[in-house]
Amino acid sequence: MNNIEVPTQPYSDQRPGTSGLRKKVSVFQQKNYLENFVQSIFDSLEDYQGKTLIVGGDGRYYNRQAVQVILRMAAANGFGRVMVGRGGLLSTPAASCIIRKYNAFGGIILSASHNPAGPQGDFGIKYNIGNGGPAPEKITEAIYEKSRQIQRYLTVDCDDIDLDTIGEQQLGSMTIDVIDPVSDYAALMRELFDFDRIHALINSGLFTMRFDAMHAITGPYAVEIFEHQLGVTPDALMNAQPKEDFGGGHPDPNLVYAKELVDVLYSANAPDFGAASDGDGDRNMILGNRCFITPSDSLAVLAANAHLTPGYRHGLAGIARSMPTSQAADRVAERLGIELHETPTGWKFFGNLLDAGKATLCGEESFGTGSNHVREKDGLWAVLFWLNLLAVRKESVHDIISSHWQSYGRNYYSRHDYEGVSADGAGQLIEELRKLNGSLKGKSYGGYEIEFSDDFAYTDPVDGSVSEHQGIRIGFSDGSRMVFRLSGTGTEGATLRLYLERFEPDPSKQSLDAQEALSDLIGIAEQIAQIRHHTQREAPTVIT
Ligand code: VG1
Ligand code: CO
Repeated sequence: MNNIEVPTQPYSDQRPGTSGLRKKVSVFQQKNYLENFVQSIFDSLEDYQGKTLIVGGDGRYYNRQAVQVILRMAAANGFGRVMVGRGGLLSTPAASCIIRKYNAFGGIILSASHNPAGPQGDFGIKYNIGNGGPAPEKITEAIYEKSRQIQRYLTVDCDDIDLDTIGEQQLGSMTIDVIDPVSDYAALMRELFDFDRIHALINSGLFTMRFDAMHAITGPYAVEIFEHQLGVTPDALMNAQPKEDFGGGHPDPNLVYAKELVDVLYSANAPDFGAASDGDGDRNMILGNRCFITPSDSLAVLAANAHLTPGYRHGLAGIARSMPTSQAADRVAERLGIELHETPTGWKFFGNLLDAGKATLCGEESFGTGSNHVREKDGLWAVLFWLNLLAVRKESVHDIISSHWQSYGRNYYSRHDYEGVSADGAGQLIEELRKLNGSLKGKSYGGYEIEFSDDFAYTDPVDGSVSEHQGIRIGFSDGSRMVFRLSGTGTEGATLRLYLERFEPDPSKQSLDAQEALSDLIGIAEQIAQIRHHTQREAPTVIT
């Protein structure tokens, strides 16, 4: 086996987005495209010689080929050890867990999350640092800079590596350790949640549930944790067999793309609890019998009830949420007397807060919830958290959310996505809003008066780094808000996201449909931003 240096030329489009580099599979299949990016990651790091790298992905098409490439390059670049999930698999939260548990230098995760997979679908790659979390912008920008100058990459010539047998093998001076992708993660979940109590609930004969793995990475995790450890019957697990193309689906756990599960939970004889996770296992959707919990509300409920679980029984240091996430969690933080942090979209902004002990729970409106147990959002963690609450409180999901609203008020919330619209039109919409920003304050629309509008900027309270242009916020005097931003994870055209929120303290007015409750704001958003004109669309693609 020889080390080889392969000459290459830069690609100009390797700037990581909200969560790593995501492109069509066909883009990644271009000559040296993946190699260039992997070498750029290594070239932007220091002092990793002889150290451990974690590698795994969500199992989508091209995962296996990519793992082979990365293992060879890791050996040639001088890593001492790579721990890789069997079959090249690791969910995003499991990768984060393993980086932390084994004090690895960092990790490479292969995923385009909830984006569709297969030869015509998407692929993605991201680098996580030693705390287990996504690389902060300083590092992703350094990777991008390296990718623009790259002239060579390092690899070794060898046969394909066996990824399917647990155990160690040598690749030159580097050890490859093929590990069980599930066991470390499952052990961590057992520490945090009361498995005995959840087991008792599930086997009480009084409780039924469904979990939809959407043919993505959480299948094997769900089988081990729900079926083997908690006694859920196999028929309660839907689409638990991972597939390279996710069964042709769109593994995004929301009301539109997880329709199969939603239909079950809204049928006659619906189960008591339903949940789904996304392509790489970091998102979650929570449903009750004929009841949907918005991710923003889920964060608030978990925070308000965290003391009921073993892992969080001593309380929370603070809560962090992304800016467009509803302010429901803020009310809980206020009552608990703990810190509340508002960050830009993307989990990488939570890392410093978690490391510094300024936050224990974090959440994003995009079906992401997590805590300081790892440094990624964590789908199955959220499902287990809810199961633990249900087992302790012995109330229905519906009753838990209703009593939460009665106590704290309800933040009606919705996100409207305009997917795959023209990048020029969407860019123009944001540009025009930026120009309007200064002049909106004090203007009235119907009964709503604008109190502030800005282009959200964030200064990290730990390292002082500044991130600008993170979304246009328009706030009204009654506390309502709307936010406009462009997606940083899409691979085609642009995706415009409109986030809407209105607070309702009166318990007799808390059971409206969210779209109905937000209809005035939806109209005002159209008036201010001319969405139809700029997107050339009559309606959003996805409403959650
Ligand atoms: C979206 C979500 C964001 C999330 C990101 C990665 O980003 O809005 O909250 O952190 O996806 O999630 P954007 O830039 O498209 O709005 V995942 O599960 O795709 O890693
Ligand atoms: Co994801």
